[in-house]
Amino acid sequence: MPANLPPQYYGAEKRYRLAKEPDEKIAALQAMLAIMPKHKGTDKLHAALRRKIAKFSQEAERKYATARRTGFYINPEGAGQVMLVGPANSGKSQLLAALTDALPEIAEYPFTTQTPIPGMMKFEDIQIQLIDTPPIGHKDVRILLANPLRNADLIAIVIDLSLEPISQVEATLQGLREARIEPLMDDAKQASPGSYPRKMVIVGNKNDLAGSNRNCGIVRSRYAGSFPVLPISAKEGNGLDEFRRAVYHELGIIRVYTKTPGAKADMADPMILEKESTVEEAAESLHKDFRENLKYAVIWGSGKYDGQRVSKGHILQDGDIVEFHT
Ligand SMILES: Nc1nc2c(ncn2[C@@H]2O[C@H](COP(=O)(O)OP(=O)(O)OP(=O)(O)O)[C@@H](O)[C@H]2O)c(=O)[nH]1
Ligand SMILES: [Mg+2]
Repeated sequence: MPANLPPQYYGAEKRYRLAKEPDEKIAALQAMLAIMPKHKGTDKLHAALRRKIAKFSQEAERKYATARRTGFYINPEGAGQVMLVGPANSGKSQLLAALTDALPEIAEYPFTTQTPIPGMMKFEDIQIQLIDTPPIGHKDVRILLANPLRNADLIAIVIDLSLEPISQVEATLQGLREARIEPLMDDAKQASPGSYPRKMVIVGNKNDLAGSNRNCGIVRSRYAGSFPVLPISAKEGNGLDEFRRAVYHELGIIRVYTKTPGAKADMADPMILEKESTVEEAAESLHKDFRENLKYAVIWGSGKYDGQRVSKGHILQDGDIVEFHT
């Protein structure tokens, strides 16, 4: 350690030692550099401090990159997560406001929405999470939304049917592609390696406006083979029941109600299961040990079942009531 370092130097060095974040470390190192007298005796120290600054700058950059990669985070709630994406002004926020208790800002100018806003949409006896997002045309938005979009159960592409529709859909699909998100087709082979195939629907909003019928026809003839196309008016309330039902259908889930022997079924809080789930899988979703101890189940519902005993491999249907026997 070269002599003649002023006392402030040691103060800065102490801050450096105590700092946790790379940014704080860099600030302390820079203070040390500034305080340090420059002469032959301090050359080596000078170089060492510069190397440390370079190292922590890299670390800070990495941390920043990770934050950008991770992006927005939305706590999943309810029976499924549906992201509303699309060009600016298409009515994503208006749709969220129409279907949930959320109060997003709605305005005639573009880029009104700056961060994702969740809300819960009621469908019959369950709740489905809808997430309003900033317009996908913005690069920063695409980066920050990549993760939540990759994890969404369904992506609803919301376009404005009073405007030329194909370019709106294509621009949105292109934005998603940049985040390596592709439409999930029935033919799974179509997905490219390293991509995130997601279920998608096209929501044609503003069907109350002139020209919307014609544009809806154009969308249908181009995309109906690949996606469900749902014409709505978030403002007037047209097509919202159809929207709720279509979303529920696309989520590919069923509701199953549980019953304990000798008691009434719990009809207030259904289990949410993937379509084609078996009795055994339903038991496992309640508790891991439950599956092992399960002997058989008794089922009500699905038409022909009315208190019938079924095996563990029995496939459940939407609305079934199940009594597990262990
Ligand atoms: N006529 C009509 N206007 C609508 C409808 N839905 C939304 N709008 C209007 O379209 C404009 C944009 O609506 P927003 O919900 O803010 O659109 P957005 O997609 O969230 O916009 P960004 O947040 O900028 O991406 C507002 O002036 C709304 O009142 C609709 O169904 N019909
Ligand atoms: Mg908005």
